[in-house]
Amino acid sequence: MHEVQRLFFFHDYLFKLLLIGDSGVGKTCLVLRFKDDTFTESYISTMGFDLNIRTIEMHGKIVKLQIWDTGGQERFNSVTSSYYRGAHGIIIVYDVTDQKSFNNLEQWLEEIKKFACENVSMLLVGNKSDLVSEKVVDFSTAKEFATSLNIQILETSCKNASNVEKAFLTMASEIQKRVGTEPVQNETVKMGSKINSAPLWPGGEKHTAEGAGSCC
Ligand SMILES: Nc1nc2c(ncn2[C@@H]2O[C@H](COP(=O)(O)OP(=O)(O)OP(=O)(O)O)[C@@H](O)[C@H]2O)c(=O)[nH]1
Ligand SMILES: [Mg+2]
Repeated sequence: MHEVQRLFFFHDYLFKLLLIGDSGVGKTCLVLRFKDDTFTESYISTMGFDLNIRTIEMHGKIVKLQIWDTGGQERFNSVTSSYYRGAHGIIIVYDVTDQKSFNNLEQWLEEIKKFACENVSMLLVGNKSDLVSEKVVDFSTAKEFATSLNIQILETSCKNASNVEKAFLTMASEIQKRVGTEPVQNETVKMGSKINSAPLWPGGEKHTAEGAGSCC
């Protein structure tokens, strides 16, 4: 079978990733840079969420990443909690030129504590690193914050593509380390090893495997 077909049809792992953070920090741009290697200056705020898929090869395994790009304005919406269900990894994004988006990280972490699995993998991302003269959030301050949470941090730029690929690969690698070494069969609806299926839609109980609380 052709390599492209193999990557499209089969996977050893399916990881659900969630991007959260204030509106305008660049979540959608991060996904589009990672998925399509594109960038646009125009801003269309995400309503609800967008679902994206990219398949990668990691440590000899085929990993399908199901990426949920949530709208920053959706916070505290009653449906929002469903986004977190079954997530294996959460990328928390702030904008290095927007102090408020950094200050609000505490609130996003509260959301994670409330709605996500206890041992969900997390990664902190400071986006828009290309805007050097407008930068207000020091890397050292952000790094200290990340260290206090025991999570990794990266500064990215969707505009010049800096660290974007690395951010997603770091997240996927973290999850793969955590879920262990038992890949599931090549079934497109199975999640990573020791992991139950995530709902396809917020509130989509039909697709949630029993014991979703122990998803991670
Ligand atoms: N200079 C620069 N601009 C960026 C970067 N990433 C995103 N932007 C711009 O920031 C604006 C918002 O980006 P989005 O990706 O739509 O932000 P979002 O976090 O998805 O926003 P919501 O969907 O409202 O939550 C757009 O105008 C982008 O062009 C970056 O790395 N550098
Ligand atoms: Mg968006």
